[in-house]
Amino acid sequence: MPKKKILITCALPYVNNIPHLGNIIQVLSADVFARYQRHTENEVIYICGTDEHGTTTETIALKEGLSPQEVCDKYYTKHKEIYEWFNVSFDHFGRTSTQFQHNITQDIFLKAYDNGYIFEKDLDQTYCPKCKKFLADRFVEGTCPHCGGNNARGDQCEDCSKVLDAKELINPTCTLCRATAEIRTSRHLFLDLPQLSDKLKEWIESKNNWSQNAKNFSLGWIKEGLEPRCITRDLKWGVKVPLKGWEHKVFYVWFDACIGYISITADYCSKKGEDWEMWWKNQEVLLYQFMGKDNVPFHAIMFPSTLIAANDNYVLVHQISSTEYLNYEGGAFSKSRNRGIFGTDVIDSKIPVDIWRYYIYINRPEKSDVDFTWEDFQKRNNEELVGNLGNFVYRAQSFVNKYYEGIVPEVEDGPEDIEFYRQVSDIVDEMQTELEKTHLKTGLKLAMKISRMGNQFFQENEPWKNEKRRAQTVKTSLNLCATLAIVLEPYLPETTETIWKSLNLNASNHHLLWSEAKQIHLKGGEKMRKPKILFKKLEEDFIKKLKEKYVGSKEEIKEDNVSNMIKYEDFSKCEFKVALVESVEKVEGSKKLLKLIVDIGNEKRQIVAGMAEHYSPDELIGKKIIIVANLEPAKLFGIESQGMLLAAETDKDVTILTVDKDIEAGAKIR
Ligand code: B3M
Ligand code: ZN
Repeated sequence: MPKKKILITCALPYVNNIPHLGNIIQVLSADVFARYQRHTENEVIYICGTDEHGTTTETIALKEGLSPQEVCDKYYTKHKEIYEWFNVSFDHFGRTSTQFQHNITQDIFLKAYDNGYIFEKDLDQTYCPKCKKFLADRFVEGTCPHCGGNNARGDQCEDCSKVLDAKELINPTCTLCRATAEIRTSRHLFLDLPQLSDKLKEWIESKNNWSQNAKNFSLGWIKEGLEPRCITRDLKWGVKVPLKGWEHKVFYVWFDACIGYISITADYCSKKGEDWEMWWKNQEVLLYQFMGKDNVPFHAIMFPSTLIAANDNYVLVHQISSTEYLNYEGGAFSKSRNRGIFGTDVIDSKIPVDIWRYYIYINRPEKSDVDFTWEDFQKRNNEELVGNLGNFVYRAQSFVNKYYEGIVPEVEDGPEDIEFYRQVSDIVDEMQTELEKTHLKTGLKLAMKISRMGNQFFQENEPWKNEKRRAQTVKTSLNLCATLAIVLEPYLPETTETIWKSLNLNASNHHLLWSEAKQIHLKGGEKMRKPKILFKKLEEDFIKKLKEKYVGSKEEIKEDNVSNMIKYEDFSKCEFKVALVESVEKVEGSKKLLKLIVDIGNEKRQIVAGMAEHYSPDELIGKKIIIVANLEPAKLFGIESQGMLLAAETDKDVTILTVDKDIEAGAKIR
């Protein structure tokens, strides 16, 4: 096969989140592909880094009393540590707040601008009158105008994955303060997607190697008609718009995020004294991009459009490999609810990294969402890693020790062995075909099939009693261990290195070419090392403890990774009062809501609370409860709620806070 230049990227993780297993899948997927490619003659680089711009960084900086750059520095290190622990083989793990990023983004923008693909327009934008600022997309929530789902954010609907404009949202709310957002006007720059749509369509249609759903989705969006996309924001942290009169605006984070791939490559190349354009302005390069399904529109439409608009010979994506979601024990991962397993938890678990890697790959959500369960995790380790792979390698290696003092027997292959090598070789080829298509899960299944075949071969040849075939069986099995050490290397780098070393082979050779994997013949007379146990069983008790630890709570504990400490002066702004419940009725059409009229001394308040499943109206009347009295009114089910009652809640039960002496309604709580 001729040598190709393979550029591999994985979606750049947002810097200010500790990644959970669902996020880590992307980094690991691209890692298998990169490691596999390094077993070919191709020239490969794997580029990733943190996505550092955007409004979340600004918000966290405010909360933590740091500058945005300091926030990024802090979290960048955390990301890096996690991926290093996972043995992710990035050629470079960079970041998007570098000077390269600013320069390249501005250059691409100016080219697109000069080519007539950017225009200015006043934009009606969501604005929070209470926070006194324009709201970034992520800080607006509401109902999706397309599917009616209630999980829409300003940039995208979680339910139907459609890319949105925040102002299209029905009932927009500011997620920072829960106030109703309003629409105000501000001047912005737009990428003229309608004008680019024909070129884009032609290009996508020519892509035979995208996953079918990435292709169908993208063509579907184009068919529905692309809207111009606003690419500027009223923020300070980000890449400045390089035009006169626009100094106070920065680019929208999704405009510069994908350019991050280019700038991180530039950063990498500059350190090596190479020219980054060899990777990005060279049509011989094949660009493979790995991401979650919600990132597809940005990589299939937005980023290519931007590059097409710049018309500067940029490389466009060759293959998009997207996955569905990984859920956790039947629900979503949530840092704020302490639910699920995050990178730091994985490290704390003390479970060896390759078990995590194996589990993630064998469960990679390639066609539909997949659920992480501890039970399945334990089962796969015990049955597949311990029972299949570990067992085979150990048997082969302990037999050479037991019968041949650890020395590879010098024997000719019998017809059984030759036939067996042929079968294995076919599967190694099949595995390669699948890996080329980024079918990573199938690839791993095939590798495990090779190991199963090894066990079967061993079993059938009965080397413990069949003296005639003993030497050949042991030798063929050892050769198969070496094959497994290569074909499994992309998935299980530590384990395969252990195998390789115990075969007394030079560790770096274990990156042999794929084509050599199927014809490994250890030299007769070569001394092997003592075998190591590759995997240990995960016991019931241990798994149970982990499961309990990460089950999480229903309540939000804290916002994603933001410290949950507040200052006394913030707390002292809350006004809690004792309120006497005078009347209660169910809110029509809602299963959960009750409408209460309460007396707080000098006034009456109407409060809407989600208590209908826990209390009947009669149970509440006459109770003295605690409310937050100075909360801005909010509408629930169209009914105004002028305060919030306090209740204690667990997964099983909810109880309203009351006072245990007969104190007057209106009494302040301190
Ligand atoms: N940081 C979104 C995400 O992690 C975003 C990806 C950027 S790719 C250039 O889902
Ligand atoms: Zn607000």
